Parts: sequence; structure tokens; C-alpha cells
Amino acid sequence: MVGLFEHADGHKQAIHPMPILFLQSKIWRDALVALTLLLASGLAAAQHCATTIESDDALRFTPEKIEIPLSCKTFTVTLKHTGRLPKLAMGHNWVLAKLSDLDGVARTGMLAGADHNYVDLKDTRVLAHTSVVGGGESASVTFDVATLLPGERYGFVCTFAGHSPLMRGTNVLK
Ligand SMILES: [Cu+2]
Repeated sequence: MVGLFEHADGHKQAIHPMPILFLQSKIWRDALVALTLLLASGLAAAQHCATTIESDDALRFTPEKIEIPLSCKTFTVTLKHTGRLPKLAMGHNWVLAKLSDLDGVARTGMLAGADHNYVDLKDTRVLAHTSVVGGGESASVTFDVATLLPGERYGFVCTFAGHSPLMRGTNVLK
């Protein structure tokens, strides 16, 4: 692509628009496309392969449903405690297990006690868990999505002593 520039004295001069030539070079164009795709997939991962769930002083998880895309390699859950009570009185954790295992992991977690974040590490039914957080605190956990079986039903629960009947929700695999 060559343009013509006309000088004041009437003589014409060819102009080579360098930026366009630069972009027209196949190597650079391929590199640019690759970079754009990389940035886009990074953004998609940030948007879809992580979520934040809130808990408060009223024994509530918000939302009570988390969607986990099977296309994600890993998924990160950040548990935020928006309440004001300290973790000894109103601590919360987020424990992932099969829906049918929630009561079981709540039981072993309660027995493990506060010193172990109310999680029994020997209980293989626990698929992922955060530490216990108090008001104003937050904690995250990242797990491999490949550990979740399509077709199985999964849920989450807070295993802090006495919270599991109220604080629980479901994970939906997409
Ligand atoms: Cu709790």
C-alpha cells in the first residue's frame, strides 16, 4: 500500500505507511493474533474459573449456588466474611464434597475442632476447603476441576461447630 503526497511545489512523493506494512507482515500478524488470544483466554479464566462467596454473622452463604465450568482447569473460591464477629464465635469455612457426603464431612470436621479449621484432613470425602475466617477476613482455595466427575452432584458446607444445617449450598457443573 503506497500513498502519494503532493508537495507545495507540485512534485509528488511516494509514502510508505510503515505501521500498515508492519501489520501486513505475516509473522507479526500471527504473533499479534496469538497474543490477543492469550490475553482473551487469560481474561476468560479470570472471569469464569473463580468466584467469591460471602458469609456473615447470620449463618448464611451468599450465593447458595456456585457454577463451576468443566472447561476450567482449576477453580478458585474466595470466602469472604462480611460480618463483625470474631472467628472463635462466628467463624466460617467453605468445604467442598459430594452432596451426599456433606453431613459426613460436617461431622468429622466438627470433631477435628477449631485448631484444624474444622476439617479432618484424613477424611478423603473433603475435596477442597478454606481455612476458618472471622468477620472482615477472607480465605481462598483453588482446586483441580478434573477431580469433579460430570454427572455427580456436589455441594459445600461450613463445618464450624453447629453451622452445617444452615450453611450449605450446591455446586453446579456446567
Ligand atoms: Cu459457619
